[in-house]
Amino acid sequence: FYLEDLGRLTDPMRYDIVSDKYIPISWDEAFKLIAKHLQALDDPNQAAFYTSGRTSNEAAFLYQLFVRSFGTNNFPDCSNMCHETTSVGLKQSIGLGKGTVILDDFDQADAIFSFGHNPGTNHPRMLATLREVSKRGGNIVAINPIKERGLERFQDPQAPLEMMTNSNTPISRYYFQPKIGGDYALLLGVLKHLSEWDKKALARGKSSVFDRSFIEKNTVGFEQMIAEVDRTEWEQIHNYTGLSPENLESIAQMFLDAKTAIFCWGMGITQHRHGTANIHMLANLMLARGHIGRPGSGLCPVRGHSNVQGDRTMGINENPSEQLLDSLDRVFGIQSPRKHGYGVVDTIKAMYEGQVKVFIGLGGNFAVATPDTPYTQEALRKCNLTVHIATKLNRSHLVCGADALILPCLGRTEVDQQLHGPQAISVEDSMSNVHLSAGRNPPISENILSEPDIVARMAEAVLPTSQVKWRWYIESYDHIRDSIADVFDEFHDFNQRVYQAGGFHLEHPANQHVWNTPSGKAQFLITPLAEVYEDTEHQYAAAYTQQKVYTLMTTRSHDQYNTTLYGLDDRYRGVFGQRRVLFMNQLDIDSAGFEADQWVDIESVFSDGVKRIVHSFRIVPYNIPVGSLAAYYPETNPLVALGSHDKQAKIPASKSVPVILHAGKAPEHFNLAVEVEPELANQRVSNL
Ligand SMILES: Nc1nc2c(c(=O)[nH]1)N[C@H]1C(S)=C(S)[C@@H](COP(=O)(O)OP(=O)(O)OC[C@H]3O[C@@H](n4cnc5c(=O)[nH]c(N)nc54)[C@H](O)[C@@H]3O)O[C@H]1N2
Ligand SMILES: Nc1nc2c(c(=O)[nH]1)N[C@H]1C(S)=C(S)[C@@H](COP(=O)(O)OP(=O)(O)OC[C@H]3O[C@@H](n4cnc5c(=O)[nH]c(N)nc54)[C@H](O)[C@@H]3O)O[C@H]1N2
Ligand SMILES: [Mo]
Repeated sequence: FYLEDLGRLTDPMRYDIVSDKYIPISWDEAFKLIAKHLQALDDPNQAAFYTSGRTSNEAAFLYQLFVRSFGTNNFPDCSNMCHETTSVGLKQSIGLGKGTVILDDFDQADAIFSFGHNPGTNHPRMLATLREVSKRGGNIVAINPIKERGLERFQDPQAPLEMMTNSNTPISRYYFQPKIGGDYALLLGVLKHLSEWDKKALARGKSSVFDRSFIEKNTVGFEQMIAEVDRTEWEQIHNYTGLSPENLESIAQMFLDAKTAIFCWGMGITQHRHGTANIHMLANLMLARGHIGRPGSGLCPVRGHSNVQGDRTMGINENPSEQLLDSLDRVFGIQSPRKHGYGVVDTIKAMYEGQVKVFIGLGGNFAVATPDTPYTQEALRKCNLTVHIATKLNRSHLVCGADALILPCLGRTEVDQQLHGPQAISVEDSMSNVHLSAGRNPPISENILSEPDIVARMAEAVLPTSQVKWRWYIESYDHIRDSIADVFDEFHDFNQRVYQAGGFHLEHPANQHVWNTPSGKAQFLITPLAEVYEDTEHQYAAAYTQQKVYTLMTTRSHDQYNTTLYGLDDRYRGVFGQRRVLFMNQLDIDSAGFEADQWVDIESVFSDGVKRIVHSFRIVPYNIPVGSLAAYYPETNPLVALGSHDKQAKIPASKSVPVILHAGKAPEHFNLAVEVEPELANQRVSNL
């Protein structure tokens, strides 16, 4: 909060161990230092290259080309903490890890099911879309342990009359509050209702509840999935969802009644140890009703950073396909490394164990956004060199390796002047639309460079014999886009198409019923309920302590953008001037013998036996299921064990942290009543 407030970075800085300060350095010296460290490594896999999702397509493409020319696939990415389960799960289910809907589909959907995201705070523009659906009588079904006010009702600031009369459109006609992590059982329960209804319908000679012809033509695994669903006991399902049988049945009924339906989801689905299993189940339901490739229907993961999806498309991927590597080799005459690299979790482990010695971050706040904060920060401090390319200071810059650099870059709103004139950059949004944008403001300093330029100069310094024309790419980013078009078929005529108003849309093959899976069909994938919930972590926690074990979600307040805070309020949840709060059901508060406003310490319990505890959180009684708790990220990241992640996608399970509570005391070392001038806060909001 404080560091952000210091304003923009204007010169490259080098950490000076003698004075324990950062001091200005020339760009040439900075790149030389990077080259010295990278060239000194025994193996290119001793370096890791992080990306945060604001990086443009052009910068991301050059970055991955540089890193692969250097010789590694170590690409930890913010996606590894965000929608990786979506990318991995949907790839397996429908052949490509992206959503299938476009904005127009929302106009035609009978029902929108919203799972585990909080658009009121995190996707405010989406509320306008949902409001339109609600106004025309479409059903919006919210599934979220917390009653999020933004989802319940919504005042559109764009509609002044509504504001004046203080009326608002109810957003979600139906709101269901499962326990944290209960979605898998809920979705399986919906399938079980459908299966039972289907059997009855067929027995009476009526048509099937499922879209049999779609299933027949396009999918594999349906019968096995239904067999697993039929085998699963209702009691188990109800137990894990935390919903009443009637509520579960009504969700199934609404799903069945919807001729067109969209599933939207966010971090409440992805950040679990069973995140990928959740995604399979979302896809199963859509496939079973033929809801893919049909107008008004489909899958809609709601992403975060402006280009987190595009960075992946551009090849920022620790597990690249052979096809991508072959294309890069063909176009650039390089030999891309074939060995898969490290994502976020493995990078942290490798740094800690001394296997990764150089860390370079293109944006982001790695030391704070990642799990297991003390371990992670120690891991970073063990590096020979840490480099951060950033617009503003953040905490990660203080967690240095032996050598450390901060390289200041242009922000999105600034003019990016290069040899051929001012340059624009492109991003791909959650709905796979690619469009250009360019900054208008003069740069804050003459001594800062654009992200693509920093990457190109770094590449030149590190790889003096490289045949890639790094500097030429920077003269005009059209050059970069032409090369992107050479590597990726779907970006053919990139420059021509992207300069058209609104850019262009990348088609999802699944909408044409083309399935890029091993079987060539969409795949029904199911994990037995017991396997999902007989979670060893929770068993361990229960055995370890005689105390009640709760499940904690770590989530966002209204006044933050990930690790950037622009205020201390969470106005839709009624929290003001503080962030160290713990949302808790009144029944839990009573049975633990606590009181509202009391200070508690939160300890997480994992089978690795490490003691993880955060101190001084104030209890806020809240509408959240018994046994479920919520607190803000990143203050609670020290509680998330690095080893607690989705098995396949390795996403840290930051929404299912087993914790116990201890009575605590008011914090001594920091002042919670930090006042923020409203004007300053607004300014920060508009900057973001
Ligand atoms: N203002 C603002 N906007 C942002 C961001 C920000 O920090 N601030 N971050 C951006 C980024 S990178 C991202 S990824 C998105 C994140 O946007 P969201 O996906 O909304 O992420 P969270 O705020 O973590 O909220 C998760 C929601 O899931 C619910 N939830 C938690 N556990 C469960 C569960 O087990 N089941 C279900 N069904 N629900 C659950 C929580 O109650 C909460 O409403 O927002 C983006 N936009
Ligand atoms: N416990 C817990 N942990 C989580 C989550 C959670 O819900 N719970 N959410 C996870 C999610 S979804 C995500 S996406 C990650 C986010 O992880 P990150 O992407 O690493 O974190 P951010 O806070 O978004 O990064 C903000 C920093 O980026 C820099 N920056 C801003 N704009 C630019 C720019 O234009 N260029 C450059 N080079 N730098 C810029 C600024 O220095 C700023 O301080 O956190 C994850 N961590
Ligand atoms: Mo994210």
